[in-house]
Amino acid sequence: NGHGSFILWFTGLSASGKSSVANALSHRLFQEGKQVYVLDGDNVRHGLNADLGFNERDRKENIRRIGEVSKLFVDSGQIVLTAFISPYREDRAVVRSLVGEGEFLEVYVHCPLDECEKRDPKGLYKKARNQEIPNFTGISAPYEEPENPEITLNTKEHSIDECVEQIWNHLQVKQLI
Ligand code: GGZ
Repeated sequence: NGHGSFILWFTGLSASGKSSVANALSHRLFQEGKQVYVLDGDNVRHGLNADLGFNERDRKENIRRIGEVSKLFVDSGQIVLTAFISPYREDRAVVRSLVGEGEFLEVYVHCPLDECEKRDPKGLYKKARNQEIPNFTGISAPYEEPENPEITLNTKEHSIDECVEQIWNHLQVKQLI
């Protein structure tokens, strides 16, 4: 498209750092005068997708709707950053197919499960281990790693700022910013 809009689709485990990196990057893009919006659990799962839970079917519908909304944002000329676990390869591929070639960049926010579990900012992993939360990604529900992501971050080894820098460099090389 002619207006420099695209989707940066962050995918990874709970507590891997998706929202942190996406929000930090959005601030930097905004400072550079870009039209940018972050979609994450806070603004989607409480509203548009408040009817959905975490079984396989609901997660697929969650990602399908977020993909369609992201496409609308791209049509409106925005850079959209999405931060959802999006555990199924197939669902991410469907979103990719919604927009033009080169307008979907999959960002794998890699962090080993044991590190995510150590972080456990909301105590959800502990609850999942105690079987207080069913279908918890990485514990009792699957996470399918991306096979060909445009960008792979490692948030165990690198800081949020370093990850932002890595994405920034990629966007510049691809002449997206
Ligand atoms: C995974 C869950 C679950 C289950 C509640 N499994 O770390 P968080 O808290 O803030 O992020 C997780 C968020 C995952 O929602 P998504 O919309 O990103 O998931 S998906 O893309 O798979 O539809 C976690 C919280 O919701 N959470 N229950 N069972 N994460």
